[in-house]
Amino acid sequence: MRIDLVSIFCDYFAPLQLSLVGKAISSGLVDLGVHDLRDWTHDRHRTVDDTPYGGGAGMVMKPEPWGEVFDALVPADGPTPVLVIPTPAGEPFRQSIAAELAEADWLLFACGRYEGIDARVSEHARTKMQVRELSLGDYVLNGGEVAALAIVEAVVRLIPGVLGNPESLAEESHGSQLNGELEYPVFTKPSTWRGLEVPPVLLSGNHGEVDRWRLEQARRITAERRPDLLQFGE
Ligand code: 6GU
Repeated sequence: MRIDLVSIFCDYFAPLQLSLVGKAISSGLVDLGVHDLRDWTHDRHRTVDDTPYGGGAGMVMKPEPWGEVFDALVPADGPTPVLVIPTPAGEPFRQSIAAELAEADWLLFACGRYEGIDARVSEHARTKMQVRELSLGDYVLNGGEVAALAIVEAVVRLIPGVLGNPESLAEESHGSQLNGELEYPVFTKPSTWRGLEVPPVLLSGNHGEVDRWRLEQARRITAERRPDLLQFGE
């Protein structure tokens, strides 16, 4: 998969060289490009923002540098990426969207700052490529960079060959095995730690009992923390 990230704060993406995503890059499974939006400005101050039409607080990202960087990265006659625009006004990002994005050959992230990007950028891009405006959740970040990091990590770990043990995908929270419920609690050695015992059923060797206990725990934790995820009926 090719992943391009456009931002005015490219240093945000340094951590992508670490851990699993870093290995996916160094092994060639992911081809990562990071691009400074200001390279597509033409004035002395490399201006990327301006005041909003209609008034109001804050600044809006100008459309021209975005148009130019997309033209440079996406030639008219070739394949097109899925353009991901992180924005608090986007569709809520979730595991099923990560799975859809993991099927793409090419993702292009447009990371805005300030009060957002001139709305014509998204409108124009839709005439050339698939566009996904995505939000991480109901809170406000200062820009799209942290959201892009989160989305890239969620997507790249779903690419075949990136995870050491693909079975861990199925059982984790929001994976398919537990009906979309949160993950059960996990334990490792020692069996007693600071006076706290591992639940005895996990030491019993009875796999049927273990599976039942885990399902019950997953349901209890989901009911407590995320009742919206509980599926009623079977
Ligand atoms: Cl994708 N962007 C920004 N700026 N803030 C957010 C967000 C995205 N998701 C949640 N808050």
